[in-house]
Amino acid sequence: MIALAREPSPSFVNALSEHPGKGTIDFARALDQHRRYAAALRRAGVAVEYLAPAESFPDAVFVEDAAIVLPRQAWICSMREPSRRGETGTVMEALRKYRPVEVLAPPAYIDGGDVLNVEGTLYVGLSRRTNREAAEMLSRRASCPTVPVAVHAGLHLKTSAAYLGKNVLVVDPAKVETAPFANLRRVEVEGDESANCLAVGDTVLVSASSPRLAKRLRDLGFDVVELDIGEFEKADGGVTCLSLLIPG
Ligand code: CIR
Repeated sequence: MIALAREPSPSFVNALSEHPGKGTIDFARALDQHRRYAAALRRAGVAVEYLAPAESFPDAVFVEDAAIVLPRQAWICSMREPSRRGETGTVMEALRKYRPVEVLAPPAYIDGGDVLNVEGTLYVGLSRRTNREAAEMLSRRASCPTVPVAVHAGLHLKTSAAYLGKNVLVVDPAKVETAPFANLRRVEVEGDESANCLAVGDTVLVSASSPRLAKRLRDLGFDVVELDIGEFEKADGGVTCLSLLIPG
C-alpha cells in the first residue's frame, strides 16, 4: 500500500474552515502532527510518498479530496471550491505512475472525501461539495456499483462514515443517511466524537479527540492508534483527508 501525502505549508493557517478554532491554527504544531501521522502510516506498513508542499494552496495538505483511486483506475476530482482546484495537477502527476487517470469536470462537482469504498461498492456522499451529476458520472464510468448517500451535516461523507473492513462501519447517524448501509455492522459515534477514522490493514487510525470510539474499536479487536490531529480538525479535516491511499 502506498499513501500520497503532502506536508502543510505556512499558508495552511488560512485553510477553509467552519470550525470555531480556525483562527488559532499553529503551523509548527500542524507540521509535527503531520509527521507523526506519516510515521503511524509507515508503522502500519504503508509507504508514504510525498508531494511537494504547495504554499499557494492552503488546503493542499488534504490530498484525499483531489482524486478517487480504484484498483484499476483513478479520477481527478472536479472540486467545487475555487481555492482548491489548483491542487490537482501535482496529484495527477503522481497518480499516473500507478493508474490510468481520467479527469472529472463540471457540471459534475466532487471531492474525494465524499467517496467511501466498501468492498468494491462506492458510496458517494451528496454534500455541499459533491452533486448528483458527479455521482451519476461515476456510476456510468466506474466498473463497480455506486450508491448515493445524503450528507445532512458536516463537510463530506467520510467526515462522518468510515469502513474498517470485517463488515464494520463507523458512522454518525446525525450527519449522514444510514439506510444505504443497512447490510453493515454499524458502530455509531456518541456525543461530539468523530466517525472519521482510517483503516490500513489491521490498524485503525483514530483522532485523539474520539477516545470513546477508540476504546470501542479496541474492544471489537481492532489495533487502534490514537493520533493528535487537532490542528487539522481546526480546518475541518480528519485522519482520512491527509492521505490518498493507493492499494498495491
Ligand atoms: C476544506 O474545506 O476543503 C478543507 N479545509 C478540509 C477538507 C477535509 N477533507 C476531507 O474531509 N476529506
